[in-house]
Amino acid sequence: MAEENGKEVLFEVTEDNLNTGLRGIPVGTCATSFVDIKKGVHYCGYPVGDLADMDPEDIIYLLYEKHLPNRQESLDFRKELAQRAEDMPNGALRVLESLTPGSGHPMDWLSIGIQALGVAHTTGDVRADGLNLIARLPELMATIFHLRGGRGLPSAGSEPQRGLVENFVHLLGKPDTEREVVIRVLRAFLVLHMDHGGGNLSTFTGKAVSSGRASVYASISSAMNALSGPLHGRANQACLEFVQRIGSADPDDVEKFVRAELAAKRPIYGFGHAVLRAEDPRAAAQFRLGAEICPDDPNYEIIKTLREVAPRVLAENPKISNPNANVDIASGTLLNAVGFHKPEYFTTFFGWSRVAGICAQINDERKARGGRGTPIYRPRFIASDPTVRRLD
Ligand code: AMX
Repeated sequence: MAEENGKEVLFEVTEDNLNTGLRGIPVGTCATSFVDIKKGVHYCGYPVGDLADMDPEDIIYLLYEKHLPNRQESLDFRKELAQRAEDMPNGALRVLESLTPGSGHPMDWLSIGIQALGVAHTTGDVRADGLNLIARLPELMATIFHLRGGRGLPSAGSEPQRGLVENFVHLLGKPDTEREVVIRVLRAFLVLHMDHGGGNLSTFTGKAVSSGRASVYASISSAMNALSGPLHGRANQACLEFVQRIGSADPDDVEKFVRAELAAKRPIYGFGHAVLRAEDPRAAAQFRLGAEICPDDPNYEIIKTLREVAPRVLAENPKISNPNANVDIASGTLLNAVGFHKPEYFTTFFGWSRVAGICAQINDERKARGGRGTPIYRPRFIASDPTVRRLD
């Protein structure tokens, strides 16, 4: 390892590193999670696959406090979140009622809703604002589903003491007979998507905006706009649409489809990753869940075949760094199997989950440097040609 002035040189930037979207260039530290290129994301040292069946509230506690809660801490934290949700100012989400049902993308609604929550109530304390937002998201999410679907405001009153996911499902008005499996899928979805290091686009965006001392609400709303891109969070929507286009679980049909997509220069959704170099353990966890809750679902059958066939075909192209399944391969199939049939909403679930990780990371960054916080982000860009550099 090279050293300069007694300090380890982590990375030497060469011209080849420019204009690559900061790929691989270390820019900071992250205390909530770490992504191993083979073993995937770890939250505060725990492999994410080991946490998949735990309560989302306990994982939020872990990301904030850096240890799993004991029984009492868990109960107290749930009570705190419920209280914060109950204190949501009346009418905070009224702005969403002025939007036309069905207009825009649900991620636009999520971003607007988060800003609206901030307009209604901001304390200026990043911990309090982050936890208030996390606590109030189930009601915001359910309100988006209802209003965007042209069904007015949720008719059931918010009951945050039920738990984050349970309250959302209650507000959606899902029949009692369907609730258990919906809750199971959403709880796992939330836990698996909460955090993924500091460099993914939405987290980086949220932290960059926050570094200018913008409010938590402005920062997270910006992060959700970053997440809405088709190469980032919106891939989970594209993935189910892709699976539905295949339409057959026969290995020969699937292989023919994959090859035709590649020949047409279209991506094989649910495969590949900018950082990981093995199958994402979050994909494996969702396949396990699918085997329990929807083993005979036609889309589940297709993704099982895809998981076998696509890596083999993609590996024929040496340029593809990781031919294996990523987190998005199965999430849409599971959501669809439990009654969420509109893929355009899937990214809002990703957003809901990711808010916890980004808020926890913003909280850490504001505590850095003895409480002075991480300085405002300011990477350097080099003038692209001599004309731009000319000073006269
Ligand atoms: N299908 C087709 N081509 C692929 C591919 C895939 N699944 N994965 C990689 N490639 C191509 C890339 O487009 C790139 O081509 P280019 O040189 O012509 O631009 C080349 O292989 C090398 O790419 P890479 O270094 O292996 O990956 P990357 O960091 O450039 O891209 C990703 C990563 C995720 C955008 C890419 O694998 C992809 O488009 N996958 C399909 C879409 C998808 O599932 N996205 C979800 C990712 C998880 C997430 O962030 N939510």
